[in-house]
Amino acid sequence: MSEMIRIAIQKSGRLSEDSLNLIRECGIQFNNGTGKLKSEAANFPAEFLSLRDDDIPGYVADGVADIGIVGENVLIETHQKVDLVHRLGFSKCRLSLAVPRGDDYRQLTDLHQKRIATSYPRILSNFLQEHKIEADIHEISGSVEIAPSIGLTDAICDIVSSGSTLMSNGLKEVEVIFRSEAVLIAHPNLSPARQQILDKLIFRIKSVQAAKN
Ligand code: PRT
Ligand code: ZN
Repeated sequence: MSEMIRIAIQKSGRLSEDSLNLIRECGIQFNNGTGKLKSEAANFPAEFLSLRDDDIPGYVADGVADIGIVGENVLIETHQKVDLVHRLGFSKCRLSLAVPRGDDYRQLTDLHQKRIATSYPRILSNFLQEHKIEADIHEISGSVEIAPSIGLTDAICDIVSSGSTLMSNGLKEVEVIFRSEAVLIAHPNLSPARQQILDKLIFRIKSVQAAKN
């Protein structure tokens, strides 16, 4: 069998549709059979793995997948040894700190000794350390935005896009920790043959992006 590249994409979620669209715009045809973990491209030496986004950096680091598409937020939080090879420009969002709307928040030091709920403990603790803030991080995996209203924490650190989730939970965004977008990641030591396929793919992605600008 000739060499091919394995691409990990999100099975279903906010990255899926734009990831698949980008691949199609690159002229790559494949059957995206619903619920199928694996599918092969018809006209490009690639195979797709549909996974949960949180698992993608680990699979790419292990070499189970050669490359993957994931949010930069997840890439940084999982802290896996992979290369960020190209920025894709979709699924843009920010990781922000938010507090109850009625709080008279003035500056970051107001969070000193406070409790903060998040699904991004690594990014948050690095940020707090950098700014010399000591706070109590509560890691929760979902529905972070309800933590203040149920009395679990004083603040949250979560992904924000339109801001309407914060709004409907009586919260206000007070600091942006970082801005994220979908990125293409790769295993650090691809074989020359697979690297060549990746280069070809990046070339096509750049052409698609250039045509849009
Ligand atoms: O099932 P799986 O684990 O694969 O998916 P997931 O549920 O963990 O992730 P998913 O599909 O929700 O998001 C995938 C990626 O999309 C994230 O890692 C981000 O990089 C990016 N992204 C872009 C977002 C958002 N926008 C976003 N708005 N991820 C999450 N949200 C959530 C946020 O957590 C909050 O609950 O949407 C809410 C806020 O949205 P607004 O518009 O109300 O501000
Ligand atoms: Zn996830």
